[in-house]
Amino acid sequence: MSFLEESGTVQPVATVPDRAERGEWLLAHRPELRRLTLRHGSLRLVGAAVASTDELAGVAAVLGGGALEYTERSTPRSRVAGSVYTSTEYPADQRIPQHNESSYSSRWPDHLFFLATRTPRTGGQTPVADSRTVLTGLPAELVEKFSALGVRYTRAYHDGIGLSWQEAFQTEDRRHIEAYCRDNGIAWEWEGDLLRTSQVRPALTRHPVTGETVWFNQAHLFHIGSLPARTTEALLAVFPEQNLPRNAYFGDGSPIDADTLAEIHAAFDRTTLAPDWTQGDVMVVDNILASHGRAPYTGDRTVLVTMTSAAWADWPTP
Ligand SMILES: O=C(O)CCC(=O)C(=O)O
Repeated sequence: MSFLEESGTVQPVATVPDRAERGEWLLAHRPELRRLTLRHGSLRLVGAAVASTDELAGVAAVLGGGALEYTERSTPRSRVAGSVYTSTEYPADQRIPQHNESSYSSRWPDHLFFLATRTPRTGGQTPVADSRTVLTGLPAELVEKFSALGVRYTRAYHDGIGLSWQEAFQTEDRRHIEAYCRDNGIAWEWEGDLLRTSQVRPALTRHPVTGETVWFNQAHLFHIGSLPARTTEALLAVFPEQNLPRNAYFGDGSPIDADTLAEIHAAFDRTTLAPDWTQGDVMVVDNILASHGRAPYTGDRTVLVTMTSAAWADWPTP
Protein backbone atom coordinates (compact mmCIF):
# COMPACT_ATOMS: atom_id res chain seq x y z
CA MET A 1 0.00 0.00 0.00
CA SER A 2 1.26 3.48 -0.81
CA PHE A 3 -0.32 6.93 -0.72
CA LEU A 4 -0.42 9.84 -3.13
CA GLU A 5 -0.87 13.18 -1.49
CA GLU A 6 -1.35 16.67 -2.85
CA SER A 7 -2.90 19.75 -1.27
CA GLY A 8 -5.33 18.12 1.11
CA THR A 9 -6.33 15.09 -0.95
CA VAL A 10 -4.77 11.73 -0.15
CA GLN A 11 -5.28 8.76 -2.41
CA PRO A 12 -4.31 5.27 -1.24
CA VAL A 13 -2.77 3.08 -3.93
CA ALA A 14 -3.20 -0.67 -3.60
CA THR A 15 -1.12 -3.02 -5.71
CA VAL A 16 -3.40 -5.80 -6.87
CA PRO A 17 -2.15 -9.18 -8.13
CA ASP A 18 -2.81 -10.13 -11.73
CA ARG A 19 -5.92 -11.55 -13.28
CA ALA A 20 -5.88 -15.10 -11.96
CA GLU A 21 -5.74 -14.05 -8.31
CA ARG A 22 -7.44 -10.67 -8.52
CA GLY A 23 -10.99 -11.67 -7.43
CA GLU A 24 -9.85 -13.66 -4.44
CA TRP A 25 -7.39 -10.97 -3.35
CA LEU A 26 -10.03 -8.22 -3.55
CA LEU A 27 -12.45 -10.28 -1.53
CA ALA A 28 -9.82 -11.07 1.12
CA HIS A 29 -8.79 -7.41 1.38
CA ARG A 30 -12.26 -5.92 1.02
CA PRO A 31 -12.68 -4.60 4.59
CA GLU A 32 -9.30 -2.85 4.44
CA LEU A 33 -9.90 -1.41 0.94
CA ARG A 34 -13.36 -0.17 1.94
CA ARG A 35 -11.99 1.40 5.10
CA LEU A 36 -9.36 3.23 3.06
CA THR A 37 -12.01 4.48 0.62
CA LEU A 38 -14.07 5.77 3.54
CA ARG A 39 -11.07 7.52 5.03
CA HIS A 40 -9.72 9.10 1.86
CA GLY A 41 -12.66 9.27 -0.54
CA SER A 42 -10.91 7.45 -3.36
CA LEU A 43 -8.58 4.54 -3.97
CA ARG A 44 -6.42 3.48 -6.90
CA LEU A 45 -5.94 -0.17 -7.79
CA VAL A 46 -2.70 -0.54 -9.71
CA GLY A 47 -1.23 -3.58 -11.40
CA ALA A 48 -4.80 -4.84 -11.61
CA ALA A 49 -4.51 -5.13 -15.43
CA VAL A 50 -8.29 -4.92 -15.80
CA ALA A 51 -8.86 -5.55 -19.48
CA SER A 52 -12.57 -5.87 -20.16
CA THR A 53 -15.97 -4.53 -19.17
CA ASP A 54 -16.72 -7.83 -17.43
CA GLU A 55 -13.60 -7.53 -15.34
CA LEU A 56 -14.43 -3.94 -14.40
CA ALA A 57 -17.96 -4.99 -13.45
CA GLY A 58 -16.44 -7.80 -11.37
CA VAL A 59 -14.19 -5.43 -9.41
CA ALA A 60 -17.12 -3.06 -8.83
CA ALA A 61 -19.37 -5.88 -7.64
CA VAL A 62 -16.81 -7.03 -5.06
CA LEU A 63 -15.80 -3.62 -3.71
CA GLY A 64 -18.91 -1.52 -4.40
CA GLY A 65 -22.31 -3.14 -4.72
CA GLY A 66 -25.17 -3.40 -7.22
CA ALA A 67 -24.57 -1.77 -10.61
CA LEU A 68 -26.71 1.23 -11.56
CA GLU A 69 -28.01 2.62 -14.83
CA TYR A 70 -27.07 6.17 -15.81
CA THR A 71 -30.44 7.90 -15.38
CA GLU A 72 -31.45 11.60 -15.54
CA ARG A 73 -28.37 12.16 -17.67
CA SER A 74 -26.60 15.47 -17.88
CA THR A 75 -23.65 14.54 -20.10
CA PRO A 76 -23.19 12.30 -23.13
CA ARG A 77 -22.02 8.76 -22.41
CA SER A 78 -22.38 5.54 -24.39
CA ARG A 79 -23.26 2.21 -22.89
CA VAL A 80 -20.39 -0.15 -23.68
CA ALA A 81 -21.80 -3.31 -22.07
CA GLY A 82 -24.26 -3.96 -19.23
CA SER A 83 -23.84 -1.10 -16.74
CA VAL A 84 -20.43 -0.07 -18.03
CA TYR A 85 -20.41 3.29 -19.84
CA THR A 86 -17.85 5.55 -21.42
CA SER A 87 -16.83 8.44 -19.20
CA THR A 88 -18.30 11.78 -20.30
CA GLU A 89 -17.64 12.27 -24.02
CA TYR A 90 -16.50 15.90 -24.16
CA PRO A 91 -13.92 17.19 -26.66
CA ALA A 92 -10.33 16.43 -25.67
CA ASP A 93 -9.31 20.08 -25.29
CA GLN A 94 -12.00 20.74 -22.65
CA ARG A 95 -11.51 20.40 -18.92
CA ILE A 96 -14.43 18.84 -17.05
CA PRO A 97 -14.75 20.66 -13.72
CA GLN A 98 -14.85 18.69 -10.49
CA HIS A 99 -18.27 17.31 -9.62
CA ASN A 100 -20.02 14.71 -7.48
CA GLU A 101 -21.89 12.52 -9.93
CA SER A 102 -25.64 13.22 -10.23
CA SER A 103 -25.66 15.52 -7.18
CA TYR A 104 -28.26 17.64 -9.05
CA SER A 105 -30.58 14.64 -8.86
CA SER A 106 -32.55 13.07 -6.02
CA ARG A 107 -30.57 9.84 -6.50
CA TRP A 108 -26.89 9.35 -7.08
CA PRO A 109 -24.43 6.48 -7.17
CA ASP A 110 -22.48 5.73 -3.99
CA HIS A 111 -19.35 4.68 -5.87
CA LEU A 112 -17.80 5.14 -9.27
CA PHE A 113 -15.27 2.72 -10.72
CA PHE A 114 -13.15 4.24 -13.50
CA LEU A 115 -10.95 2.13 -15.77
CA ALA A 116 -8.49 3.43 -18.36
CA THR A 117 -8.44 1.13 -21.37
CA ARG A 118 -6.53 3.55 -23.61
CA THR A 119 -4.22 6.17 -22.11
CA PRO A 120 -3.70 9.54 -23.83
CA ARG A 121 -0.39 10.93 -25.06
CA THR A 122 -0.55 13.83 -22.58
CA GLY A 123 -2.96 14.91 -19.83
CA GLY A 124 -6.34 13.22 -19.51
CA GLN A 125 -6.06 12.50 -15.79
CA THR A 126 -9.26 12.00 -13.79
CA PRO A 127 -8.48 14.41 -10.94
CA VAL A 128 -10.20 13.95 -7.60
CA ALA A 129 -10.83 16.41 -4.77
CA ASP A 130 -11.81 15.68 -1.18
CA SER A 131 -15.36 17.04 -0.69
CA ARG A 132 -14.70 17.60 3.03
CA THR A 133 -11.66 19.77 2.25
CA VAL A 134 -13.62 21.65 -0.41
CA LEU A 135 -16.26 22.48 2.22
CA THR A 136 -13.78 23.66 4.83
CA GLY A 137 -11.91 25.68 2.18
CA LEU A 138 -14.96 27.81 1.33
CA PRO A 139 -15.83 31.07 3.12
CA ALA A 140 -18.31 30.49 5.97
CA GLU A 141 -20.87 33.04 4.63
CA LEU A 142 -20.88 31.35 1.22
CA VAL A 143 -21.47 27.93 2.79
CA GLU A 144 -24.20 29.33 5.03
CA LYS A 145 -26.03 30.87 2.10
CA PHE A 146 -25.84 27.72 -0.03
CA SER A 147 -26.80 25.60 2.95
CA ALA A 148 -29.87 27.74 3.66
CA LEU A 149 -31.05 28.15 0.06
CA GLY A 150 -29.80 25.07 -1.80
CA VAL A 151 -29.12 25.10 -5.53
CA ARG A 152 -31.67 25.57 -8.30
CA TYR A 153 -30.67 23.65 -11.43
CA THR A 154 -32.36 24.66 -14.66
CA ARG A 155 -32.19 22.80 -17.94
CA ALA A 156 -33.59 23.20 -21.44
CA TYR A 157 -33.22 20.19 -23.69
CA HIS A 158 -32.22 20.89 -27.29
CA ASP A 159 -31.26 18.65 -30.16
CA GLY A 160 -27.54 18.99 -30.83
CA ILE A 161 -26.65 21.45 -28.03
CA GLY A 162 -26.36 19.76 -24.66
CA LEU A 163 -28.64 16.76 -24.34
CA SER A 164 -32.04 16.24 -25.93
CA TRP A 165 -34.83 15.22 -23.55
CA GLN A 166 -34.89 11.82 -25.24
CA GLU A 167 -31.25 11.27 -24.33
CA ALA A 168 -31.40 12.81 -20.85
CA PHE A 169 -34.37 10.70 -19.79
CA GLN A 170 -33.76 7.71 -22.10
CA THR A 171 -37.32 7.67 -23.42
CA GLU A 172 -39.38 8.93 -26.34
CA ASP A 173 -42.47 9.07 -24.15
CA ARG A 174 -43.28 12.46 -22.66
CA ARG A 175 -45.57 10.89 -20.07
CA HIS A 176 -42.66 8.88 -18.65
CA ILE A 177 -40.69 12.07 -18.24
CA GLU A 178 -43.60 13.83 -16.55
CA ALA A 179 -44.04 10.92 -14.14
CA TYR A 180 -40.31 10.92 -13.38
CA CYS A 181 -40.36 14.67 -12.75
CA ARG A 182 -43.42 14.37 -10.51
CA ASP A 183 -41.80 11.57 -8.48
CA ASN A 184 -38.52 13.44 -8.11
CA GLY A 185 -39.59 16.96 -7.27
CA ILE A 186 -38.74 18.43 -10.68
CA ALA A 187 -40.85 21.23 -12.19
CA TRP A 188 -41.26 20.91 -15.96
CA GLU A 189 -42.83 22.73 -18.87
CA TRP A 190 -43.13 22.01 -22.56
CA GLU A 191 -43.03 24.63 -25.26
CA GLY A 192 -43.76 22.65 -28.40
CA ASP A 193 -40.96 20.09 -28.51
CA LEU A 194 -38.77 22.05 -26.09
CA LEU A 195 -38.67 20.77 -22.51
CA ARG A 196 -37.53 22.95 -19.60
CA THR A 197 -36.95 21.58 -16.09
CA SER A 198 -36.06 23.15 -12.77
CA GLN A 199 -35.22 21.51 -9.45
CA VAL A 200 -33.89 22.65 -6.10
CA ARG A 201 -31.45 20.36 -4.30
CA PRO A 202 -29.35 20.71 -1.15
CA ALA A 203 -25.83 22.07 -1.59
CA LEU A 204 -24.39 19.90 1.19
CA THR A 205 -24.93 16.33 2.23
CA ARG A 206 -23.91 13.95 5.00
CA HIS A 207 -22.08 10.71 4.39
CA PRO A 208 -24.23 7.77 5.57
CA VAL A 209 -21.31 5.94 7.22
CA THR A 210 -18.80 8.57 8.33
CA GLY A 211 -21.47 11.16 9.22
CA GLU A 212 -19.30 13.89 7.73
CA THR A 213 -20.92 16.87 6.03
CA VAL A 214 -19.47 17.68 2.61
CA TRP A 215 -19.89 20.09 -0.30
CA PHE A 216 -22.10 18.11 -2.68
CA ASN A 217 -23.61 19.88 -5.65
CA GLN A 218 -22.96 20.86 -9.24
CA ALA A 219 -23.74 24.59 -8.97
CA HIS A 220 -20.43 25.62 -10.54
CA LEU A 221 -20.60 22.99 -13.26
CA PHE A 222 -24.14 23.89 -14.37
CA HIS A 223 -23.50 27.63 -14.12
CA ILE A 224 -23.27 29.34 -17.52
CA GLY A 225 -20.32 31.40 -16.22
CA SER A 226 -18.13 28.30 -15.93
CA LEU A 227 -18.05 27.69 -19.67
CA PRO A 228 -15.25 29.16 -21.79
CA ALA A 229 -16.11 32.87 -22.40
CA ARG A 230 -16.63 32.31 -26.14
CA THR A 231 -19.10 29.50 -25.53
CA THR A 232 -21.01 31.54 -22.94
CA GLU A 233 -21.29 34.46 -25.38
CA ALA A 234 -22.38 32.20 -28.23
CA LEU A 235 -25.07 30.51 -26.09
CA LEU A 236 -26.41 33.82 -24.77
CA ALA A 237 -26.56 35.16 -28.34
CA VAL A 238 -28.78 32.24 -29.39
CA PHE A 239 -30.89 31.48 -26.32
CA PRO A 240 -32.91 33.57 -23.87
CA GLU A 241 -31.73 32.75 -20.32
CA GLN A 242 -34.56 30.30 -19.61
CA ASN A 243 -33.59 28.24 -22.67
CA LEU A 244 -29.92 27.76 -21.79
CA PRO A 245 -29.09 24.04 -21.84
CA ARG A 246 -27.96 24.21 -18.20
CA ASN A 247 -27.67 26.87 -15.56
CA ALA A 248 -27.61 27.15 -11.76
CA TYR A 249 -28.95 29.67 -9.24
CA PHE A 250 -29.40 29.80 -5.51
CA GLY A 251 -32.46 27.81 -4.52
CA ASP A 252 -34.61 30.95 -4.31
CA GLY A 253 -33.82 31.74 -7.95
CA SER A 254 -31.36 34.54 -7.20
CA PRO A 255 -28.18 34.58 -9.31
CA ILE A 256 -24.86 33.09 -8.24
CA ASP A 257 -22.41 35.91 -8.93
CA ALA A 258 -19.01 35.61 -10.62
CA ASP A 259 -17.03 36.05 -7.37
CA THR A 260 -18.93 33.24 -5.67
CA LEU A 261 -18.36 31.03 -8.68
CA ALA A 262 -14.64 31.84 -8.61
CA GLU A 263 -14.45 30.98 -4.87
CA ILE A 264 -15.99 27.57 -5.56
CA HIS A 265 -13.63 26.80 -8.44
CA ALA A 266 -10.68 27.91 -6.31
CA ALA A 267 -11.74 25.67 -3.39
CA PHE A 268 -11.71 22.67 -5.74
CA ASP A 269 -8.43 23.69 -7.40
CA ARG A 270 -6.70 23.98 -4.03
CA THR A 271 -7.38 20.35 -3.20
CA THR A 272 -7.14 18.44 -6.43
CA LEU A 273 -4.98 15.38 -6.97
CA ALA A 274 -4.37 14.32 -10.58
CA PRO A 275 -2.20 11.24 -11.11
CA ASP A 276 -1.60 9.98 -14.67
CA TRP A 277 -3.50 6.94 -15.84
CA THR A 278 -1.84 3.59 -16.52
CA GLN A 279 -3.81 1.24 -18.73
CA GLY A 280 -5.68 -1.39 -16.69
CA ASP A 281 -5.68 0.61 -13.44
CA VAL A 282 -9.00 1.19 -11.68
CA MET A 283 -9.90 4.21 -9.57
CA VAL A 284 -12.64 3.79 -6.96
CA VAL A 285 -14.39 7.02 -5.96
CA ASP A 286 -16.76 7.44 -3.03
CA ASN A 287 -19.13 9.86 -4.76
CA ILE A 288 -19.95 11.79 -1.57
CA LEU A 289 -16.47 12.04 -0.09
CA ALA A 290 -14.71 12.89 -3.34
CA SER A 291 -15.50 14.73 -6.56
CA HIS A 292 -13.92 13.94 -9.91
CA GLY A 293 -13.38 15.67 -13.23
CA ARG A 294 -11.21 15.35 -16.33
CA ALA A 295 -8.09 17.14 -17.50
CA PRO A 296 -7.74 18.06 -21.21
CA TYR A 297 -5.64 15.63 -23.23
CA THR A 298 -3.95 14.85 -26.52
CA GLY A 299 -3.92 11.50 -28.29
CA ASP A 300 -6.48 8.74 -27.95
CA ARG A 301 -8.09 8.08 -24.61
CA THR A 302 -10.78 5.70 -23.38
CA VAL A 303 -11.93 5.72 -19.79
CA LEU A 304 -14.87 3.54 -18.80
CA VAL A 305 -17.02 3.86 -15.73
CA THR A 306 -19.50 1.79 -13.81
CA MET A 307 -21.54 3.17 -10.92
CA THR A 308 -22.78 1.23 -7.92
CA SER A 309 -25.11 1.43 -4.97
CA ALA A 310 -23.66 0.41 -1.60
CA ALA A 311 -25.24 -1.80 1.05
CA TRP A 312 -23.74 0.51 3.69
CA ALA A 313 -24.71 -1.75 6.58
CA ASP A 314 -22.03 -4.19 5.38
CA TRP A 315 -19.30 -1.54 5.41
CA PRO A 316 -16.69 -1.30 8.15
CA THR A 317 -16.35 1.88 10.20
CA PRO A 318 -13.41 3.94 8.93
O1 LIG B 1 -13.14 10.86 -18.34
C1 LIG B 1 -12.94 10.98 -17.14
O2 LIG B 1 -11.86 10.77 -16.64
C2 LIG B 1 -14.05 11.40 -16.21
C3 LIG B 1 -15.08 12.23 -16.89
C4 LIG B 1 -16.19 12.62 -15.98
O3 LIG B 1 -16.12 13.59 -15.26
C5 LIG B 1 -17.36 11.76 -15.91
O4 LIG B 1 -17.48 10.82 -16.68
O5 LIG B 1 -18.23 12.03 -15.03
